[in-house]
Amino acid sequence: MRRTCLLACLLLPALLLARLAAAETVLNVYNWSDYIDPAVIARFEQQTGIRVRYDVYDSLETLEGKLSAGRSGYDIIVPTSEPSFARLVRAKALLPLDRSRIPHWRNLDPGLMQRVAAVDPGNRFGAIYLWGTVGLGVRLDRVRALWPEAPLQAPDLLLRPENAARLAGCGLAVMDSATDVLPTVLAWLGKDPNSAEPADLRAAEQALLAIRPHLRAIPGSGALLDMLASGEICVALTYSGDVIQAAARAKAAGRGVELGYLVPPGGAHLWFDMLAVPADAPHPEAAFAFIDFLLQPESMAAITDKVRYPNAVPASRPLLAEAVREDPTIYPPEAALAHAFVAGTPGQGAERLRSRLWTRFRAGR
Ligand code: N2P
Repeated sequence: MRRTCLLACLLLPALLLARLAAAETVLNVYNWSDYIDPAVIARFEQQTGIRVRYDVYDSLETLEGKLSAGRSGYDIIVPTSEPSFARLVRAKALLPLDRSRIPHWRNLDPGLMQRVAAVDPGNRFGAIYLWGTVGLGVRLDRVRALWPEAPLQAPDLLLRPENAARLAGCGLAVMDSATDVLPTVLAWLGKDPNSAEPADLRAAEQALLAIRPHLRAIPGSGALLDMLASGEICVALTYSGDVIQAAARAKAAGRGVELGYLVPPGGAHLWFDMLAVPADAPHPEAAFAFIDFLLQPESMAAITDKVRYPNAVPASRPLLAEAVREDPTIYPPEAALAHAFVAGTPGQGAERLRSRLWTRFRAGR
C-alpha cells in the first residue's frame, strides 16, 4: 500500500511535470529592435505558458538576408509591407493566418488594412503591427545654437550639400538601408520614389555622394537611435518613431538634448510593418496566439506608449498616455498623410543597381 502511494503520489506527478517541462512551447520571434514593450511579452508568457525567444534586426536587408538562407526557425517575423512582405507573399513563403485562432483580428482598422491589401489580397498573410514614416531627427538645441536661421525642413536640412557642410560639425548620419533611404532621396529629387531607371538611381547616388564627406556615420537604425538619444548625432535620416523614442529617452536623461522629428512636407515615405508567420514556422499555433495577444487594445497601447509608433488598433487610442495620443508626429494628421507615398517592390535588376549604389555610398566613392 505504502509502496503504491510512493509511486502514485510522488513519482507520477514528478514524472508528469518533467514531461510538461520538456514539452514547453517556445515561440521564436524576429522583430525590429526597440519595437516592443518587454512587459507585453512577459504578460503573454505568463498567460499562455509559452516561452518567447526574441531576436532583433534593424534593417530590411538583414531580415531578408536571414530569411533567404531558409529554415530561419522563426515563428513570427515583422517585414515591411513593401518590399519585403510583398516578396514573401509572392514567393509563398508565408503561412495563411488562421483567423479562427485570432479573434482579436476584429480590432484592426479596416481602412489601414485596405492599404496593405494591394500586396496581400484579402489580408490573408499579415496583420499591421505598427507603421510610420521616414524623416529627419534633429537635435534642435544644437542646430539652433549653431545656425539660428537653419531651414528646419526635411529632408533639405540634410540633403542640400550646403546645409550638410554647415552642420557637419554637430554630427550627421543616414541610417544604413538602401531600401528605406532611397525612396526619400528619389522623391526629394522630384523622381518617382520607386524608380528603377538607371539614370534616376545615378542621380540619387550623386545626391548621396555629395553629402557623404559631411556624414559622421552610416549606422544601422538601432545604433542610430542610441546615437540620437545620447546627443552624439544632431541630424539624421531615419524612422519616425526611432527619433521620437530617442527624444523621450533624451528628455528623461535630463542633459539638455532636445530632439524633434521633421517629416518631408512634400510627401513622406510611409510604411507599414506586418506581423507574419513563415511557411516553415515550427510553432504556428503559438504564433497565432501571439498575434492575437498583440491585437488586444491593452497590448497595443502599451507598445505604442513605449516605442512611439502608431498601431492599427483604434480601440487602443483611448488607453494611450495623453502625451503620446496628442503628439502629431506620432499620429500624423490626415492632411500630412495625403501626400505620403508607399514604397514599391523593385525587381531584381533594380535591386542589384540599388545595392551596388549603396555600397559605393558607404565607401564614399
Ligand atoms: C524600429 C524601426 C522599425 C521601423 N526600431 C521600420 N519599419
